[in-house]
Amino acid sequence: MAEQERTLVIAKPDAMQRGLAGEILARLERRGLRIEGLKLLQIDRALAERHYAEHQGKPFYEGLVSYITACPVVVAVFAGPNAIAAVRSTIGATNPSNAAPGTIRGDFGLEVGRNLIHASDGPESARREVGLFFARDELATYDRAIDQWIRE
Ligand code: D4T
Repeated sequence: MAEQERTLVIAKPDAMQRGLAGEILARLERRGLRIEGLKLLQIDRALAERHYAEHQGKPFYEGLVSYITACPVVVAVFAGPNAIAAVRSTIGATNPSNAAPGTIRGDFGLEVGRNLIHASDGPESARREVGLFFARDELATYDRAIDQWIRE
């Protein structure tokens, strides 16, 4: 079996306002990924600044912080073989105008500043972001009977 990975997913405020959080979680679950953490929270400025530290100083930074803090969001940890790449390919390109049809951003979005969903972009950011949003005891690792039909 391939190596298991964990990745952090956020259904951003536009997804929440448009009632798309369930659709987003469902698409990732249907891909075969397993939910290992899940919560609803409103990201405050301090957490947004830590989450988006790499973008500080960029022209879109202030807009990004006010967007992500605008209302409660659903935050999830998904796990599975190559979960980071699997989620990134399911959500599509950062700018929805370049995202392929069939991806979440390609099906539901039009602009980069309203791109519906965040997902970790590599193993190091996944570790950092999962730790930012979840305590160890808020995450569960478990087997599912169906996994033998998803993983060889
Ligand atoms: P996130 O981090 O939200 O999953 O998006 P990506 O990983 O796909 O993209 P990113 O880190 O490069 O950008 C973070 C976030 O900033 C917004 N953004 C980005 C924006 O509003 N204007 C821009 O020009 C860029 C590059 C969108 C995602």
